[in-house]
Amino acid sequence: PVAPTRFSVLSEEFAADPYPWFEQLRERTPVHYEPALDSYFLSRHEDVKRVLTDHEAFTTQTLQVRAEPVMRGPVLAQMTGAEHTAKRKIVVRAFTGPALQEQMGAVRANAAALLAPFLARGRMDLVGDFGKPLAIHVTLDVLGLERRDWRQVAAWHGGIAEFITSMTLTPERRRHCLDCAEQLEAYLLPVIERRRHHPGEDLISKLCTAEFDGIGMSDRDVTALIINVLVAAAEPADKTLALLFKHLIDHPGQLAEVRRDPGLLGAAIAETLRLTPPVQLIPRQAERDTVLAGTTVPAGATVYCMIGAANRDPGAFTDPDSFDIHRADLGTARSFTAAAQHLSFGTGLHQCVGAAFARAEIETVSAMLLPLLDEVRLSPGFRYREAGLYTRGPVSMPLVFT
Ligand code: 2IO
Repeated sequence: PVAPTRFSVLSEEFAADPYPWFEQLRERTPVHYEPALDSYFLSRHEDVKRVLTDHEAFTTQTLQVRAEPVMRGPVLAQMTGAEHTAKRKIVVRAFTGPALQEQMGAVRANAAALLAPFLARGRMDLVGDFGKPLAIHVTLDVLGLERRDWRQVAAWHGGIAEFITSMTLTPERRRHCLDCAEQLEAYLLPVIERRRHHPGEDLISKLCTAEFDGIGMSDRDVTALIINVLVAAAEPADKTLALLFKHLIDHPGQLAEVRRDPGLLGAAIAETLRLTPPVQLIPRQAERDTVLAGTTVPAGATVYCMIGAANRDPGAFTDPDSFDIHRADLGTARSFTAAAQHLSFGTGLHQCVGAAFARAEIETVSAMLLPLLDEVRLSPGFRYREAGLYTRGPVSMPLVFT
């Protein structure tokens, strides 16, 4: 690594592999200012936790430019007060308890159907052949949308996710992303109209019929929440699954343990999320001048919480760079709740509403995959590569198995 003064989040070296940089960021520039983005990047666990829980000093205002143009309205994370509490409750209910049990049935059916053609072949790209289509299929099922339109929805999702997760965007790409969002909105509006008149058990119907203080949600509200769920459920899912298998393949002893005892999968997923969070950045806006690690972050500034760096802070985890599903400081059960020590689901009022769903989905699918993929390994000669600054994961992961 070069001198810390020349470090840039936008450098090719950082994009290729951000992990070796985190130690010197935490130690030398825990509040790193990035001139090209006019933004601050926080790498210490303590500071990230502070920013995500001090809702007076740090707001989610930044999502207005970062997300709202493609979400076609405000997402849950932008809301505050009674509105936030009420709408969050609806979404939480749709992703926990009895609803969650039913969704796992759909997860198993989708996974089995996607796997079938590959089992006899002994090779499959865990991202392109399985994880990505699975993430979209499952999300469409939860929303009660037609599975046959999945390629179209996946393409629109790609443009929307690109908008949210790009640190720089050319005017042409920006236009493309906005086109995707507008087309998805046009696709959803007649569906919303139908569900208002003939509601079913799906999430869109629940959003359409929900009322707080006698007031229902507008088409704009419902559209934004649907796109919110689509992006949040689909974008990190294939990445988490592939990262889990990468870690297990790299640690054959732990892979063997998980095979023997699938009850360890929860810990393996939590440790994967800690060590290699699929969502690497969480943006906030400073409401007032705030001192963090001795540096003043000025009022109005955009602040990025570096989740990958915070999760490897030796102040928060012992031997933080190693993958260990038995680590004493992991606290598996807590790992998918607000009490989690890792920050991969964020923390505070806006902590991920889909954490329990995410765990169940990845656990269900991995428990199916493990016995089917004997002697699983990366395809010989394949050069493993991750991509993405905001959301990050393997672009592809061809596996061979018997
Ligand atoms: C969708 C970034 C994949 C969320 C976002 C505009 C709001 C919010 C997140 C996560 C994950 C996505 N932010 N989910 O970081 O809903």
